[in-house]
Amino acid sequence: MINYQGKNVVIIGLGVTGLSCVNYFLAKNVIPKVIDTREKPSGLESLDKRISYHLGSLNSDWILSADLIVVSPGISLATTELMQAKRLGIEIIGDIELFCREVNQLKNKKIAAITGSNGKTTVTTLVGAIVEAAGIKVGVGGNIGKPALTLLQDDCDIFVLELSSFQLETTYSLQATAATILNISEDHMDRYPEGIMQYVTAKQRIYTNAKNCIINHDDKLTYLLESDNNKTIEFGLQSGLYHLDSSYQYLMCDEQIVLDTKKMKLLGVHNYLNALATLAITDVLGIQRTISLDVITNFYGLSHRFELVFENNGVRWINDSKATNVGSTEAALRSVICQGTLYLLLGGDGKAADFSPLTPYLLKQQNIAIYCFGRDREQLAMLRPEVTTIVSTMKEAMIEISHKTQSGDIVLLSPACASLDQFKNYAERGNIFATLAKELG
Ligand code: UMA
Ligand code: ADP
Repeated sequence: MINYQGKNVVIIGLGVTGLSCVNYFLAKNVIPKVIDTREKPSGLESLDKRISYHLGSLNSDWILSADLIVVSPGISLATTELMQAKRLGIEIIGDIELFCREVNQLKNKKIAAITGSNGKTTVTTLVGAIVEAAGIKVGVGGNIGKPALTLLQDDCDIFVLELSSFQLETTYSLQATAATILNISEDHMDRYPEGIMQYVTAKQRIYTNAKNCIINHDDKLTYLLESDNNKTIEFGLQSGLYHLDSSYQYLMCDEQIVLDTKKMKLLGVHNYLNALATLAITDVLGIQRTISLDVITNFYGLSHRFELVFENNGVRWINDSKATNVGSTEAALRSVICQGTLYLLLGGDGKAADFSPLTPYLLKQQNIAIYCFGRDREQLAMLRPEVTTIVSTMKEAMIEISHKTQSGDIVLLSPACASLDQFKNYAERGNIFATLAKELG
């Protein structure tokens, strides 16, 4: 066990991450201080009475007198106070770093670490389900929603971690058995003012000290900055150890067919790539192939990811609320096959993204009607203004669309934006879409 006795620990952020860090230190008899810039952070009610906290701003005095600062992923390292602390040589880490230090002390534990702009949760869930099906004690956590430190409570043999670029920025001791960057496309540009390479550099930290690095052959930004063929495994559309056949029907490994995608419940080439990455990871973890393939075949996919939530009178309503960036909406537009009119709902907080990569997909759809809502609606409407209606809310768009739909049409919520300007999170946005679809459709 790592010892933090006598250290003046300051935790920044009182969401689920901050709370997990508080509990971690309390279990070690270290009483940290907590700061959150929000007036009413979600974790306040569950906070132990012994903890001093400061709300509404960053408390410079506490920050600059700390021995160790543990930052939650929602706080940028570029804030003035943290930059100042860094200059003073104060150690700044995140919850994943605390977790890795503990795991590194234990024997025979393995970590599969998964990042990328899209597909993280799908691949993390699949890998977790496969390890469990193999009868191995597994802990699945990280950006997927369950703070990594809470996984230490159970005696797991394999940890499967979904890691965001924010979490990776404050992680130094990760030693993954399998680490992957699934793909890179613009996301969180509001947190990376220097541009995409700043975001890529954060993601690349996942490969540091990894035994096996699983890269996407078709996406150079996922390659190791300093290539090391001994630890690199590739997946890709047509190249790499794990790839698809030329008709995109079969998953192949080492030129052998391993699975017919027609048997899979997951749809879309992006999901076949997710399946290949999953297989690469579970092979490295030493799981029997038959178990991996069985779980992949029978996996129905997760809610809010290109999910058919209602069908009536030949009209399909698809909830892809988790498409919170341009790359994921591109994947939806590549996968959608529509005989009638495609009603596409775009909108929300674009996080300073460039939406223009969507234009070719929007031009390709013969019959398309776009509805833009939320904070960045005007900017989104410029993609194809001649077929776009601007509204304030998703609900307003859905009511208008419901008067127009005919058999063969699809209503697709794949907003290419975060939801936080008008909803609690992407799940709330997706649930409201599903409820309204059933009411209006
Ligand atoms: N915040 C403040 N002031 C603070 C601290 C936070 O305003 O002092 C704001 C943040 O800007 C953010 C919100 O509060 O809008 C939550 O931030 P947090 O760091 O407290 O978040 P947690 O509740 O601890 O949840 C975090 C991840 N959140 C973020 O990275 C923003 C969760 O990922 C993750 O599931 C959880 O830890 C467990 O590991 C969410 C997410 O949106 C799902 N991730 C981004 C994504 O997937 O695109 C990266
Ligand atoms: P993440 O955890 O990275 O956000 P999810 O698995 O939750 O990934 O999927 C988020 C969105 O990205 C959904 O809209 C989904 O359809 C889409 N998606 C999933 N896998 C991929 C991929 N490999 N490439 C592009 N988009 C993807």
